[in-house]
Amino acid sequence: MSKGGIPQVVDNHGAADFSRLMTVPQSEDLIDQAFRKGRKAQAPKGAPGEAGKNRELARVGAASRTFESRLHRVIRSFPNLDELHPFYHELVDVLVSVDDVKQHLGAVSWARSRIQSIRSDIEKRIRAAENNHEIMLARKEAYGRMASIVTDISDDLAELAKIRYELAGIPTLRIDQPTLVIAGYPNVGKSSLLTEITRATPQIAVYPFTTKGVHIGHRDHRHHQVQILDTPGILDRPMDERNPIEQQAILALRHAADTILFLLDPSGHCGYPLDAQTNLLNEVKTLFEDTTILTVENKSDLETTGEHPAISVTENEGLEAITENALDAAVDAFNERWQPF
Ligand SMILES: Nc1nc2c(ncn2[C@@H]2O[C@H](COP(=O)(O)OP(=O)(O)O)[C@@H](O)[C@H]2O)c(=O)[nH]1
Ligand SMILES: [Mg+2]
Repeated sequence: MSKGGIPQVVDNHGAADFSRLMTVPQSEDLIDQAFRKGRKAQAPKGAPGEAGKNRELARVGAASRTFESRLHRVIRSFPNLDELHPFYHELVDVLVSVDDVKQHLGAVSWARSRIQSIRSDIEKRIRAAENNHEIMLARKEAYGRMASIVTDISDDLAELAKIRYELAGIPTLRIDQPTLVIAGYPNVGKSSLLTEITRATPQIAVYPFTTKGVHIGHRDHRHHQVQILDTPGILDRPMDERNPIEQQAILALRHAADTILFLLDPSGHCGYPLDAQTNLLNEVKTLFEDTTILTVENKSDLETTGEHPAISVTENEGLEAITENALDAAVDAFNERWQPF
């Protein structure tokens, strides 16, 4: 949390944690809240005869400042989309459209500045008022105009509330940490490998592009914490079987993956022949042309081709050497890519 209790969404060089987005308040609640503050506002002691003015000035000030600060908080609680790392930018765009978010936030920002200018208008009028009737009228007008502006943006606030829920589904992947992605057909041993090399139960993050969760494990290596990802539903079958959203998820992953460990199962025990697996490997190579890809054969206890390094996760054969290589490659690639700005 940052100052003032506003959740900081973009905390680290464009890395985002959308799970901490605040709930977006709705128009009616905002209006109730602001006018309640207005009613409770205490006027400062002033010259005799100024009591009426001071009381209404305090009310208008309290109500409008409540609107202003609550709306400001809504704006600040969303990531600055222009500063967002490309990984999150793509994910946000596929889920909710960056243009829509900008438009709704623009409306909130408009409302906030309108309320500010109403406040200064009305404050002038109250100060210049000649009698109590004028003072009351000015305050009532202020309330009416502020409420109608906040009512005008009720659709935007409602949309932002929905968007907030969509964004909460984006995994809290750290863009500022080296990332190793395990890919390969189902049942080749990806999850077993992840569990084995991270020696802890991986976190499971809800990922909006697949019904299965993304598994994230961690391992310290050369003073870095490396994230290791198993992404079921994402890099485990031919690309032409994917819908546009899954394709977009793959594009997003390109910005996050420092190294890919591609697992083959030459035994076919997984249920897919080796040439189908090799085709997927070639597709992944084409899509991730700038990413280091280590190809490894698993289930060496059953069969190997001799063409790639081989491991057996269940027999714990060759695991440490391969893991060290993969972590090295991920840290190297991360050091190349990561330029904090
Ligand atoms: N014989 C053998 N079986 C393995 C090995 N690694 C994983 N398996 C088995 O392969 C099956 C699928 O493994 P899993 O990790 O769920 O694969 P995933 O779908 O790629 O995540 C499980 O029954 C594992 O026990 C291995 O090295 N040798
Ligand atoms: Mg699995």
